[in-house]
Amino acid sequence: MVRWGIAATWPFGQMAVEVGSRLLASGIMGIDAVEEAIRIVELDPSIDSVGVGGIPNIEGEVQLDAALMRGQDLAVGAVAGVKGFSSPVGIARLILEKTPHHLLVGEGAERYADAHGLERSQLLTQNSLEAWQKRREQLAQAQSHSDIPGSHDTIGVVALDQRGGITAGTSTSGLAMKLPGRVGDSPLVGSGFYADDLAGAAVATGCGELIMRGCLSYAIVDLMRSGASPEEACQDALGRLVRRLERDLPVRNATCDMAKMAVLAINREGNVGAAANHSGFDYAYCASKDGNLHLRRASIID
Ligand code: SD4
Repeated sequence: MVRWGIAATWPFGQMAVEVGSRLLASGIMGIDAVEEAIRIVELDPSIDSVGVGGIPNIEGEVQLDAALMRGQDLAVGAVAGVKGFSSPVGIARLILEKTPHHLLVGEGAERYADAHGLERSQLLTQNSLEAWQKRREQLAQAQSHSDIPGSHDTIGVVALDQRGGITAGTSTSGLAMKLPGRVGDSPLVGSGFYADDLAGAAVATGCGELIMRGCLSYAIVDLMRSGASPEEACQDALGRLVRRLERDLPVRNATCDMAKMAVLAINREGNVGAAANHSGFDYAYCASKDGNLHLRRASIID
């Protein structure tokens, strides 16, 4: 019987899972473990799509989106388009705990963070500035955004704690060269994340404009509620969206970053599953069953 489990998107999710699994093993609540797991990724400047060192928007500014959802009462805290704070998930947590709201955007979220004594910090690093300059040159020559390589990634974490609490969380700088104010799926409940103690949790990564068209995370949790395993739920929900979209868009076996999507889920037993519409989605996973960190490759949807 699995007592706790945690999974995170992408190989950089390994550092999140390392931190989160240690906290979960000690008996801490899932929402604390997920927040800390995400924060470690946000604060690492070498991870170029989350928090400090994140990918700037078209004007060269880093604007961040993040969220947390507590499956016990379906409470949400989220921020979108936030500048100048190294850990947007920390602001999301404050919103969840201390306000009657679920999502604050831009300046309002920043003022709220100021009021709670969170320190402002520089998000642009030498590397992210240079990457932006390079992309600006590429964009000048490109036909469209889809020609710009390496343009996004989200840290998404799902967890089951020892009390049966289920949590989902996300954090990202969103799409490279996005318009100022553009918001992706990651801070949108039901699209980028969803968690319900009675069913499970899911998170998404990839092109937010596509993910939100299918409210993917909610769809996955709802399938688990009806008895699907995390793997089946991920395959089924993403498969349905791909079949719906492929009439107009090249979303099957996607090669272009703007068409890629991947999902990750955990159920009430701590079992984990994933799916992607491309061949390169890896996720990290650890559970009390063996306490070891695993890096797995998601299967591509049929
Ligand atoms: C977004 N879903 O802002 C995020 C980006 C991402 O892998 O996850 N990319 O659309």
